Amino acid sequence: MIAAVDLWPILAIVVVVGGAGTLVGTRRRFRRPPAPPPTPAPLPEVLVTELAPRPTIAEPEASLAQRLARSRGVFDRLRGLSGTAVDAEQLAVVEEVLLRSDVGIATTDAVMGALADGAPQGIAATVRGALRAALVPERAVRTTADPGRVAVWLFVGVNGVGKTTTIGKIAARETREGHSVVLAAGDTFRAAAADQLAQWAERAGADLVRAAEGADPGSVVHDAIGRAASRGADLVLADTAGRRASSTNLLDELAKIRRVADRGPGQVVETLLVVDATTGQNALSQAREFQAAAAVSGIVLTKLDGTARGGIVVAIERELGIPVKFVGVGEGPHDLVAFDPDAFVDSLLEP
Ligand SMILES: Nc1nc2c(ncn2[C@@H]2O[C@H](COP(=O)(O)OP(=O)(O)OP(=O)(O)O)[C@@H](O)[C@H]2O)c(=O)[nH]1
Ligand SMILES: [Mg+2]
Repeated sequence: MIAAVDLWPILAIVVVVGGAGTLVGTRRRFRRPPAPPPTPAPLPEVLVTELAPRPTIAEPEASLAQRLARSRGVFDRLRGLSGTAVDAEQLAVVEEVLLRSDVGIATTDAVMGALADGAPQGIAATVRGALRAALVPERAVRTTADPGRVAVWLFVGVNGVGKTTTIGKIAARETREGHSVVLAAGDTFRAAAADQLAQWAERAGADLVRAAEGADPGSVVHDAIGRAASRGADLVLADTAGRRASSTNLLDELAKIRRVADRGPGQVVETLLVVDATTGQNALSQAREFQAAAAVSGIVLTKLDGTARGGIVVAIERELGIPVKFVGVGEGPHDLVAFDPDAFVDSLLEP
C-alpha cells in the first residue's frame, strides 16, 4: 500500500510527459507542409546486381539424338542402306541425304570418294568415318587466364542468333560447376538486352554488370572485369550487340570491346561467334565475315534442335577450320551441349 502511494508522483509525471509528447506530435503532423516528391538519385554510370542465390535446375533427360531428331530424320534413308558393295542407286541416296543435311559440296564429294571403293564396314559406317574426318581435330575450350588475370569470353554475332541465351546457359553451367561468373551486359544498343541478361544472371546465380542504354559497351566490359578481379571471380562472359548501322560498324565496335577486354587484368581467352543453324549457308557466310575481323576462336551453333540441316556443323568446320565448341539444342538453361564430334556423328548415323 505504502509502495503504491509512493509511485503516484512518478505515474503522474509519465502521464503528463507522454500526453504532451502526443500533443506536440499531433500538432506537428497537422502543421507539416506537404512533402515535395523525392528527387530520384542519379543513376550510377554502371549498375551492379548483387550475386543471387543459386537456384537448382533439373537435369535434362533427352539424348543428343532425340534433341537432333530433325537432322537425324534426314539420315533415315542413309541408315537404312545395307550391303558392302555400293551401287549407283545407293550412291544417289547418300548424295541427296548429305546435300539435304547441308554438309556442303566439298564434304559430300569427300564422302562419295570414300564410298567409291565399296563399304566393307557398311555404308553408314563409311559415311560416319568420312564425316568424322571432315571435323577439326582440336576444340579445347579455355576457361582460365594467365596467373593474376581474369578470363573473358566474348560473344559476337549478328542479331537474333542466340548470343544472350547462350551466355545464360553457359553461366548456368559454370555456376553449377562451382565457378563464379560475372556477366557483362555489353549490348547497350537497347535496354531490353540488359534486362534479358539480368534474368539469366538471376537464374544462373551469376553477377551482372550493366549500364544505361546507349552507354559505351567497352566501359561495361571493363567494369565487369574490374568487378571480377576484385571478387576473385573465375570468368567474365561478355554480351555484345548484334546490330549496328552497318556490318563494318559492328565489327569496328567489336574490335574496340576486344581491346578493352584484353587490357589490364582482363584476358580474352575465347571469342565465340554465335551462329543460327536454321539459317544454313547464311551461318557459313557470317562465320567467314567475322572470322576475318574478330579473331574468332570457336563457334556456338544455336537452334540445332530446330533444323534438319545439322550438317552445317561439318560445312563450317571443313570450310573454315573454326571448331564448333558448343551447340544450342533448345531455349532452356540445360539446352547447350559441349560439341563432341563422335557423339554428333553417332546421333545422325547410329542405328
Ligand atoms: N530452339 C532454340 N532457340 C534458341 C536457341 N538459342 C537461342 N534461341 C532463341 O533464339 C531467340 C534469340 O535469342 P537471343 O539470345 O535473344 O539472341 P541474340 O543473339 O542475343 O539477339 P540480339 O540481342 O538481338 O543480338 C530467343 O527466342 C531464344 O530463346 C536454341 O539453341 N534453340
Ligand atoms: Mg542479345
